[in-house]
Amino acid sequence: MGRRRNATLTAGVCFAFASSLALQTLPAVAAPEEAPRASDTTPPVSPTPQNLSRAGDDVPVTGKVYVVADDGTDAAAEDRLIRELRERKVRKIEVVTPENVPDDADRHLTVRLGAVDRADIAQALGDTEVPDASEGYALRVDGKQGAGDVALAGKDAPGQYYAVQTLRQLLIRSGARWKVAGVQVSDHPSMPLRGTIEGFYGQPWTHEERLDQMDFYGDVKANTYIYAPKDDPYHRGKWREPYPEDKLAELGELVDRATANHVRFTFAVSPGESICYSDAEDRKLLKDKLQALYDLGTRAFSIPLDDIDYTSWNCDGDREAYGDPGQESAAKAQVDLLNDVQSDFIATHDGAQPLQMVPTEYGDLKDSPYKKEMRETLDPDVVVMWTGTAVVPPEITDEQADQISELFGRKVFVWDNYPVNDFDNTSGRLLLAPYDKREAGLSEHLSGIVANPMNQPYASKVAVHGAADFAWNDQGYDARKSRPQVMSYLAGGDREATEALLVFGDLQHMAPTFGEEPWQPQAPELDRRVGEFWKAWDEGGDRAEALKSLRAYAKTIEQAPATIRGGAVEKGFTVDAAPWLDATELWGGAMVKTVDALSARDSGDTERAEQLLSESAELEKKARALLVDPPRNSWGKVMPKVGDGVLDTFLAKAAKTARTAEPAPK
Ligand code: LTM
Repeated sequence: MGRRRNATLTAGVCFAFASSLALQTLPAVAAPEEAPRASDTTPPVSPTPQNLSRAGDDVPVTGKVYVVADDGTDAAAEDRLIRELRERKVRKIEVVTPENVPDDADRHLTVRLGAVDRADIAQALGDTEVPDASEGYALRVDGKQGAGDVALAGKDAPGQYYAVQTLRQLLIRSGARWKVAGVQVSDHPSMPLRGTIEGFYGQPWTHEERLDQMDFYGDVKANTYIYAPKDDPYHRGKWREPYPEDKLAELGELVDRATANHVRFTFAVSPGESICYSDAEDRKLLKDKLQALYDLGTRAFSIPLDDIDYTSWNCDGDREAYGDPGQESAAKAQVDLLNDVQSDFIATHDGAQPLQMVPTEYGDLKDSPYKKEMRETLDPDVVVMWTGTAVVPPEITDEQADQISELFGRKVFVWDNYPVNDFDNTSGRLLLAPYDKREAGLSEHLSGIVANPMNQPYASKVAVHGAADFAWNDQGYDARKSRPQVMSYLAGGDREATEALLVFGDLQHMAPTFGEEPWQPQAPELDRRVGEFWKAWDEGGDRAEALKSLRAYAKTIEQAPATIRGGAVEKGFTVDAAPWLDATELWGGAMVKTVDALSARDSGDTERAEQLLSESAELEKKARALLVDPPRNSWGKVMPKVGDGVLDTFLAKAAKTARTAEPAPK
């Protein structure tokens, strides 16, 4: 929570922002403008709040704003609020205590930030319902009190922070000024744990990329980041060794950044490849490793035991302690270690969260001697992860979640292997389909969901944003509604760039499983348009109209990369997606030429059609010669796949048609 304030420090105080605010040159707004009317539409808020309704008219953001805060105000929430106001050209921000709100407050927007039970906040909330849930918040925008009064009330510190994150999305541009949508919100997360697990194989994210992710998680109200990169040697192979000083310093910085965003940095160590479970020295080394991160401020820990051989021992001592190797004895050894860490480390460390673990049997629904031992003897406080009915499941349903809870004797925590692209079937792919096929109601059956992202952190935001939306409000989640919101977030609200991202994302929509069948199809929008085109072409429809419409879409494909690179979309995304953007421009160009070839043929100009087809083939050849280079993934250098199975299939069929079709009758 926040710091103690002295009322005499309040007048004109803008804390760290004082000097930069003074540089703002916008004219002061002494009195509110004529109050704007209620908008026809309230801006979309993501994640979808549990309850949001109109409370009255929209309220202008005045040139001077009072922020009413006290000792119970969360410092991170306050910092973020001030930053958002500054970005909306607020010339002067005064932070005052509830007891010292100046008399002229009715001429300036007043934002009250703090605990739900603070008297001025409780009053300003009026009849807005206060949720009785951790991380919950209530928000009310009231235009009746002079220039406008906004209450941001948290059940706890994260709740306050999330109230600010919602307010951020309620600020609407109104000509040269800004206004706040006149709404009331009562909101809380459906799942306690929401976020990501950096748990993929291949090149781990860089320190800078991780810092950026922490900020992103704060924005999407995700509260969990599990640090478990398979290719960090100190996470797995060298788990016994302490982190070198420089790496430890980076981890410390990351913990701080996570905390500033109300994200729980969760430190994971994977000793399973070489640990001697019964060995006192190995256990000490493991706890030393956790201790080093506890000392940096980490309060959440995980011991993943996935992707190890559990049918052989790493030492003779384990055979003596737990019997011959096998599923049941493996579970005995793991439980022995995990219960010890839970009771001897977690329970003895102030503020430490229950231990998390990944079982070796993490991706099925079959009972086994391993699971029986786990459910009967693993400390009930230990949180167990599960990936679904497979490593990459086609769906996750309420019934499955119920079944796995029975098998492990507790609600499980889903490690969702999407949008991870470290396995063979993802070779050459960026996974940009929306988060989907997770059943509404899962919040009743799970303790949370974390997405395992791609090696490309910025591009991963598309799916992670959706996963965070779902985990916050699974009943209110709609993949189709969430998608434009996600793209708009990445495009900084720019409409054209949002559209370009939607077109580009459609071409990277294919989401493979480990088997033959993908769990999300490739390019559904392009597929739909191409289907309509052939229907019109083959079944006597208006060919000219069909050609015109498809050409326009092909042109948007060709131009999407330039728009995405135009400056509105965050730079990291364009770097992550570079090979796919290059390829999209070429494939889009090839499609434009091919559609033109069909038009030429249709009008009887076979020579022109042939010329265009050869130009298209040239572009396609160039697209096929591109490589993802240097590869962040372990696929090696491969061709970036774009709309494969749809776009290339169209080109082939269209080329044949453009050489053989009868021209339209004159
Ligand atoms: O999924 C789990 C629990 N473990 C590994 C992940 O590290 C890996 O990223 C995914 C996808 O290949 N598969 C796993 O088995």
